[in-house]
Amino acid sequence: MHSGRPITVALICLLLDASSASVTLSERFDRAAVEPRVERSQGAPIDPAKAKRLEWFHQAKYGLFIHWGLYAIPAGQWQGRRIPGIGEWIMNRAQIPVKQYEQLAKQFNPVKYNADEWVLLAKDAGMKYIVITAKHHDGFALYDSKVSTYDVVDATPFKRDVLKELAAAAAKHGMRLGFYYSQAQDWHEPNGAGNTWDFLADESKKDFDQYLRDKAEPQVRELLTEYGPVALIWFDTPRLMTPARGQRFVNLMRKIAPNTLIDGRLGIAGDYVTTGDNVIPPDVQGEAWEVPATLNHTWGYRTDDHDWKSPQTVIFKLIDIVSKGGNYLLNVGPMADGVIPQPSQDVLRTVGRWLRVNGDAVYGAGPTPFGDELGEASARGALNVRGEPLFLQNTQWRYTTKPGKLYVTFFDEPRAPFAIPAIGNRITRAYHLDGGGEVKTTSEKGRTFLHLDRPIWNPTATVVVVEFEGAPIRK
Ligand code: FHN
Repeated sequence: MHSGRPITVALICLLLDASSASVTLSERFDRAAVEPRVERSQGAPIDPAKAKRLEWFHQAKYGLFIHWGLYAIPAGQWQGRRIPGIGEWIMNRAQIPVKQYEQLAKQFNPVKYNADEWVLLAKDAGMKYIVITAKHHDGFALYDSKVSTYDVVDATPFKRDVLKELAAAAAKHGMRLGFYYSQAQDWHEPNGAGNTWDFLADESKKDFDQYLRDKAEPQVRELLTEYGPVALIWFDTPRLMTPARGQRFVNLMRKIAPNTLIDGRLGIAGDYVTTGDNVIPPDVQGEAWEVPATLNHTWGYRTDDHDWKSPQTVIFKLIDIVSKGGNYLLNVGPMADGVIPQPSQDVLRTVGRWLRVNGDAVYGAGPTPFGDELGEASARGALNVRGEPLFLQNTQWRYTTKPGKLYVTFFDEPRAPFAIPAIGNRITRAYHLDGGGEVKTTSEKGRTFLHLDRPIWNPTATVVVVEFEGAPIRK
């Protein structure tokens, strides 16, 4: 087996998805400015309780991220000006005073919000969990919080508890639901991190613990007790979060909801590693990990961002991530009326149709046993924008595995015949996952060759299953 290398979030945050046009310069700027750099302990002994908590996560592989809040109203424009950057950061980027920004609540009336439709979209898309912003950095809660009136029930004409409805729909349709919670940045609160235009510019002078004690911790408790079962809490940007402060959240969560996962951005090690936004590591990683990713260039809705990734790109990224042992958490930003932009729905549903046929290569699948197919470091010593060795990614095919099965997903017509690296197991047969048609195999000097028909079965992505005796693969 390929030996999975443990990762540090710090390392991964440094890797830019240079192959992808999905990262704008402004997004890079935002990322550099706000992303956490949390070191994880390496070589820690396996914790059986954590392994148990992570079981569903390893099966799921693909989830829907939803960034929704008051920022969907300005949607990237403020007082007639286009505010660059990710949509949910508009309050910060335009330095909007709290008193002005909170007026948006009076306009928040998403009458087209339909929780069943959102959950069914995720299902159609082949996604196995949903993570929604319960409270983002702007401090506004999408549920009826008892510790603040700055929430959707108390402060808006809508008056409906968005999360209650989503939790009910998720339970009804068998979908796991988790909550994004901005534990550190809260631009609405004098002592929360991040708002230096209304409140103290020197954040070390803030009484951050007052904010944690009176808002963040009680709100996380509410989410865990009133909206359960909660699949995970997705903490983010742990500014001012010391390990001791992080530990308070861990203690709270383990006490109330011992099965709820903690992501990698609390400020102390969680259950899995969260990579930088849109950052896919170059090779297999041994720990549980997840890539949060945008479908265009923003998380919260912007009226001016129509640059959606294609279904082909999404399928490649999904398989690429799974072949390296990770999960893909792909975002949509609903509009202020409660509708998820139609183009993003269309992309997700197209991917879902492919997954309905080819999902065996994804759900519960393990990483590649090889690794050479992923790419290689530039032999010419080229460096990326951060001065690190440039990794040249191959994109023709990827391997994923299950006991007794090797899935080869082709994104391009391969050289004929296609050679599988030599393995010590006897290969018994090969067939298309779509339709089950046999693929002729021959062997020579211990290597097996696949003789695929031309043109390739599905030019988007064709999966061939290679069955072998015994597991794991012996090299
Ligand atoms: O600042 C946030 C950003 O708004 C968004 O929520 C992303 C999602 O991963 N997290 C932070 C930036 O890394």
